[in-house]
Amino acid sequence: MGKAQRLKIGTVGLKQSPMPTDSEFAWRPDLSVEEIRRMASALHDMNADLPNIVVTPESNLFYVGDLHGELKSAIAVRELMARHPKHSVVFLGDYADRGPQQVETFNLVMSLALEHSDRVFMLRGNHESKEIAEVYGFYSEVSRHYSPGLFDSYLKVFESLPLAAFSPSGVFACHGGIPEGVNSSEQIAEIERHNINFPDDIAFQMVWNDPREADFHFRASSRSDRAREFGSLAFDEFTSDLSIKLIVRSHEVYEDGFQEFFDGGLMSVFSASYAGRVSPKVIRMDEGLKVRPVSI
Ligand SMILES: [Mn+2]
Repeated sequence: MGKAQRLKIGTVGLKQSPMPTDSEFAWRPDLSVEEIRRMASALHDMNADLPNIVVTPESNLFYVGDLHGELKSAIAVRELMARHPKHSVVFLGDYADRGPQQVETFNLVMSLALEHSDRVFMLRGNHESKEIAEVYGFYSEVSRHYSPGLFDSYLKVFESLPLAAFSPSGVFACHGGIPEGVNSSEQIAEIERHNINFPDDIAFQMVWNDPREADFHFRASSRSDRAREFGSLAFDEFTSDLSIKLIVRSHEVYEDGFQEFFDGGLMSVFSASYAGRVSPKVIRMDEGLKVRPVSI
């Protein structure tokens, strides 16, 4: 890659981004295959050696739920970041599949993560998996509009993404939720996550499991033989064992864009509109563990 090319990319980004940037990773809706490859490769390298549970700042955070290819929501998050330059952002996964602008959405989140690496955390959702993304739209969109080979670059990003984020104020965030049989953070830290799918059962459950407001530990899930639903007993034990005060997760569609469980001990957030069926939200967390859903 020549220097002139780098400068050119940066200049284009400078004109179109609402946040001043001279980065070679500035987002445009019409990035070339080569530019996307470069971003994906840089993002892989940035994430590959991170622990499975990344540590975020204590407060001043936004948690972003499923985007599912809705560029409008991703742009709204970018605007939120511009308005709140001291806030960090945790993306909870499920960037593409299903929605109308999957490649553009994934690229915008990659660009935010690269340009603001000090305050953007990208986690992995169940759709950041080869076998899922091949079926639910991302592979087709990448192949049709760019090139089938480019999908491999995204797979490298998938496998590099951490599984969870922990804020020292006591907030644990992951895409799905509590995995069965885990009573220490070491069990999560030891998982080998670098795989294009989820062969590890704990990792699989962290991106697939769902909370249910009832008095039980774990039960079968209709989503998959390998997934579980977790109830208040699992919630009480897991949060006590790992010293967690609040769990933030996404993965399920709620009309209001969020839903509380377990007396406010768990918040589910959804950030895509699903063609107007959802009022998309992010969760804002300020000092003193003050959390509230914010419309985007
Ligand atoms: Mn999901």
